[in-house]
Amino acid sequence: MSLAAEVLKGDVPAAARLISLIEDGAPEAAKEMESLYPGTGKAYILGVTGAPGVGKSTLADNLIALFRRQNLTIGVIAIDPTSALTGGAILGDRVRMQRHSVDKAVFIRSLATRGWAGGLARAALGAVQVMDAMGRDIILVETVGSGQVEIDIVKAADTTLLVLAPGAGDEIQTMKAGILEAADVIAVNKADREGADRLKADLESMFAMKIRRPGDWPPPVVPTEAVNDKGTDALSAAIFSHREYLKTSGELARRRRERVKLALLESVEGLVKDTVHNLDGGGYLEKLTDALLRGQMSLSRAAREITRRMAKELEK
Ligand SMILES: Nc1nc2c(ncn2[C@@H]2O[C@H](COP(=O)(O)OP(=O)(O)OP(=O)(O)O)[C@@H](O)[C@H]2O)c(=O)[nH]1
Ligand SMILES: [Mg+2]
Repeated sequence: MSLAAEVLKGDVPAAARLISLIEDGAPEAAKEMESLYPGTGKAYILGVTGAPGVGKSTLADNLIALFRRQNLTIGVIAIDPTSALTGGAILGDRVRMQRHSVDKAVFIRSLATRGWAGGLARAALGAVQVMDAMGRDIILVETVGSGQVEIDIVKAADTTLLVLAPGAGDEIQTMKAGILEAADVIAVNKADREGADRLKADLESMFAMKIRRPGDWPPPVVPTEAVNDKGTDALSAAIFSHREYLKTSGELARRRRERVKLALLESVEGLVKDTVHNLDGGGYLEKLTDALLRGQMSLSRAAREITRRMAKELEK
């Protein structure tokens, strides 16, 4: 049986193997993904983002426990764009969700940077598709909120949960505008700490000031104390009410369309880069780089040349 067929039956080892193939950029992954594709589009994708150490994993762990009590099956993708440097972070994520590791209905997978950064977003989107095709009801994607990878992941989620904490260096004024805009639900975690009330009030007045169109979704701000599992019910209620809003407003269809488009563009980018890297076993890229260094060719001419050669290669 093909890997894809096993994944569609919900097989965990097959899914893990396919995700590894995607991570490695293995050519056979593309074929498997094609067979998987019709089985995707059913899962509810929840992005969890925020600055390092605000409590994303602890909150996710609480939410998973709550979802499990509702008999929902879960996929978790923990993305760490920096772990190539700080190998410990991944282990930390694992440990914090350890209590679910014996539960077969919770499939946890960490992804780290390997090679160029674009590869990570591609692997993450691929992993989401694999877990979706496995039949997982909810897929949680945890990312550290800084940089392009996160923005791409946020675009891929149905609901984006932004986690903030008082004094974590992520006060509203210093926050990346894109991330705050993309938030559908905000958790003000570490509510046991000083400054949480203030942060919540600041966020609410900021959202109140924004001129919104009728029918817009003002992101609810929910205080949580993840270490003590406080506020989890309210947070989950806010998440599910956003899910309802998505369905009734037509926004869900719009987001899914965007996601398909993003996946297509990711795939084009990957195909182009892989093909270019493989022309003459990498020799063609080196040859043009040399020509550029010697000033024998302009960048745009080299780009056109490489694209023409690539088109010929793809015709084959
Ligand atoms: N005081 C307090 N500490 C918390 C709370 N929630 C989480 N923490 C602590 O904050 C630290 C970081 O929590 P994590 O859940 O690992 O945070 P994270 O955002 O997943 O961290 P990274 O994945 O490394 O970015 C841990 O030591 C937690 O115990 C909270 O509500 N109150
Ligand atoms: Mg974490």
